[in-house]
This record gives sequence, C-alpha cells and structure tokens, in this order.
Amino acid sequence: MSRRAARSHALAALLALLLPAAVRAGELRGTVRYAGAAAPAAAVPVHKDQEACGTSVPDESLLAAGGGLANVVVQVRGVSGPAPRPVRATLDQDHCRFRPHVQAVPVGSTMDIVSSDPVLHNVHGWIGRATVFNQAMPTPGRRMPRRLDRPGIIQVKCDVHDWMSAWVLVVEGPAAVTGADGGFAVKDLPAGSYTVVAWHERLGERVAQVTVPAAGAASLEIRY
Ligand SMILES: [Cu+2]
Repeated sequence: MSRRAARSHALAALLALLLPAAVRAGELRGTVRYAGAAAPAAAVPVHKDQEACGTSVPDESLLAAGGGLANVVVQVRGVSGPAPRPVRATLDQDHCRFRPHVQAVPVGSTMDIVSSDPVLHNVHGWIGRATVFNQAMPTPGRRMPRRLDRPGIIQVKCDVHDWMSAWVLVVEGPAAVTGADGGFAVKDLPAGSYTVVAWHERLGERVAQVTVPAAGAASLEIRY
C-alpha cells in the first residue's frame, strides 16, 4: 500500500469511528405538563397483610406536582438506525407496591421480577386481556426473569393484593419516562423530524412533531 493509500485508509477508519457518535448526537428534552388541579398521591386503604403492607399505599395513577406530570412514557417514532439495545430491568414488590410504577424497556429486554416482601404475591402481566406472565412469589429474595419479546403495554397486577398495579411499556424505539417534575430526556437521536407519542395510564396519548438538530437538544412541551 502506498503512503497516500495508507493515509486515506487511516482517515476512513477514523471517520468510521467518529461518525456514529456525530450522527446520533441530537437530543430531545422536554416537560410534560398537567393543567388539571394538582394531584398529590391519594391513599388507598390496605385491607390485607397489613403487617407487611402497612395500612395504606399511595395511589400513583396520577402524580402531578408543580404543573409537571410524572410517569408519562415519551416515545420518539420513526428513528432510523439500530434499535435501542435490550436492557436488564427490575420490577420490585416492596411493601405491597410495585417499583417502579411505570417503566419503558426496549423489546428483547429481560425484566427481573423480584419480591422484597415476606408475603405471597402473584405477579400477573397483561397486554389487554392476554396474559404475558403469571407467577406466584411466596418468599422474598426470589428472582423471576422474564424476556419481553413483544412490543406492547403491559399492565402488571397482583392477584393477591388488588391495589397493586404497575406498567411496563415494551418499546421498539427511543423512549423516556417523565420524573416527578414532568421532565424527560431522550438521548442519542440522529438529526431529523419525528413524531413523538406520549402515554399516560389514565390520561391517554398525546402526539407531537419535533425536529432534532444534528447536535444539541430540541425542546418540547407536552400538555395534558
Ligand atoms: Cu401482592
């Protein structure tokens, strides 16, 4: 190989290293706002296994503080390139609540369902009326891995404690879940115009359009 050929070869290799980072350097940041009355978590009375569960648990189905809406899954649709990598996620049962209450995981991820409680739980995942998993967990410390191969919205319930509920969104593209202040960030997006779909367990969907720059962040406010 001539010196010139070697130089262009090295340059191509360097570009190949740098390019993926360069084309996926965009980011979407935003806030999901809730225009309704501020909704602190109401208490749901507990009528069973009070020694482990306590006498009440918070109702986490609508958490809005300071105008921000928590537990909204924000998905960016139509992103080209490789899908987000599968992750190892956890769904814990702690004092007869699922933690986290809402999560989003890429398709193909494995979720470890665990229990920290010294009481019987029966974890039951549903997509619509179809069972995704259904497993008794009689003792704390057990770990039940489940591979999530189908995209969809899974509601997780406990057949023993009817107040227990969690949501796992198995997603095919980039996504984020809003924090307590309604804020979210979806990183490593290539530049482009995308449809953004927000989902909340009680308030439903909102759809928005956004253009992500090649570098830096696009910002978006979604209103319920
Ligand atoms: Cu339970």
